[in-house]
Amino acid sequence: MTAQDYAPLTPETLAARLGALPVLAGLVGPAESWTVKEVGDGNLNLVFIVTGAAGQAIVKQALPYVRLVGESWPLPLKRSFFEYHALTRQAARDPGSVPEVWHFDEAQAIVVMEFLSPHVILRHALVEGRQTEGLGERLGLFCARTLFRGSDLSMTAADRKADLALFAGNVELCDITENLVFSDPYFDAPMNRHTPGLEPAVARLRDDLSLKVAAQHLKLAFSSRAETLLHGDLHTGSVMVTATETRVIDPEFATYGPIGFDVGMLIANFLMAHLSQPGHEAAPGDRAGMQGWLLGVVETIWGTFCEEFSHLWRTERQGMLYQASLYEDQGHALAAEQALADVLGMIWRDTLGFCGVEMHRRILGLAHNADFERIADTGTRAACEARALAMGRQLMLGAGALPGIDAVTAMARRMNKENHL
Ligand code: SR1
Ligand code: MG
Repeated sequence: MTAQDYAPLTPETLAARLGALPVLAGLVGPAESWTVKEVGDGNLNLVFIVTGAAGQAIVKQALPYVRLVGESWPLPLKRSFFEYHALTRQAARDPGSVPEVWHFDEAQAIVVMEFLSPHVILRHALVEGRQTEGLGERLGLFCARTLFRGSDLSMTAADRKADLALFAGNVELCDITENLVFSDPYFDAPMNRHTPGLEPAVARLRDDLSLKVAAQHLKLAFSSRAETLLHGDLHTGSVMVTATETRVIDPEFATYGPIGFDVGMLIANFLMAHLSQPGHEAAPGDRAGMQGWLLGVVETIWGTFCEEFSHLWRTERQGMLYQASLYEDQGHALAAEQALADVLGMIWRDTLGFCGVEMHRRILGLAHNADFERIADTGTRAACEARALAMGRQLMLGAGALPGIDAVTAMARRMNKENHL
């Protein structure tokens, strides 16, 4: 099959086109028994749930354009190739963390995978005030394992360089991040939008010269520091949960970049979930418990990440960076510990910076999040968003003064009570 044969699936054509796939026939049942529903609510792709006599599957297909914007913004199908390769690596590096992939068709840009049920998108659960047991631990482990094991701390130099070359082809999705995350929020870019009433806070932010410089320093780090294979879009819309289970999905933005990028983006989305909770109250104060839980998750993500990263540093450091032959084997284990503390310090500062830009772009750029968007009253929404903008600024400019995650969650608690409009 050639690339020219590509055609988007529809619920009506899916069974005829994929019914002969042995893996689907085996795991879902005969095509005659299938019902197909398109459920994609993301910005880019088609997502179908296929239900048959024997089971269910997800069929995800890339469209040749950005779904959120339309055909005027073409986007290559090959993002599906990067998603497939990222999923296989994440499954190997952190078993059980991602859905199982059952089939990949490069020409049709289709990934067939396990249907996670009764999982829901984490962001929706958080907006509804629902909690998941073990969430922070699971996400902290995912970050530490995938980010450590995808780097020169763990891989052979040859393998890591081959992987770097492979993922270097994900040019257009990186371009989205480079523009939408690091540049557009900081000027009046054509695709930007913001909540009515937020104008004073937006103007202050865009007039902040130090902030514009900090944003470009972070963009330089993202585009040039190929430390590890990133998920690349690790927000609460890329996580599916039940009350007790957590899985990470949707790594089509996978690229090599700084370790702190994934961790920072993830934490940003929990901080925004925290700051948006007052907008979802049914009665005054009824989201206070949820807000406290969300900050606990932030602390656990970072704490677990550090703990597991340190464990892997001490037990799996087989790459060409900070070799044991230089430290432990020379009787200099203390130097390895010193180096670990320095590396975690660097990741911490990066994390705070990336966390800040993610908070800005979800409020000022093209791609907003449901946490704020689902607040119907625009006055309340603007008040919540203004706090997030102010917090993002402090994280980007004040990273050096924030000694640890407790200082970040304390800042969130304080900001939640302040007026930043
Ligand atoms: C045009 S794509 C906008 C955003 O959606 C994706 O989920 C990424 O977060 C991207 O930045
Ligand atoms: Mg996505």
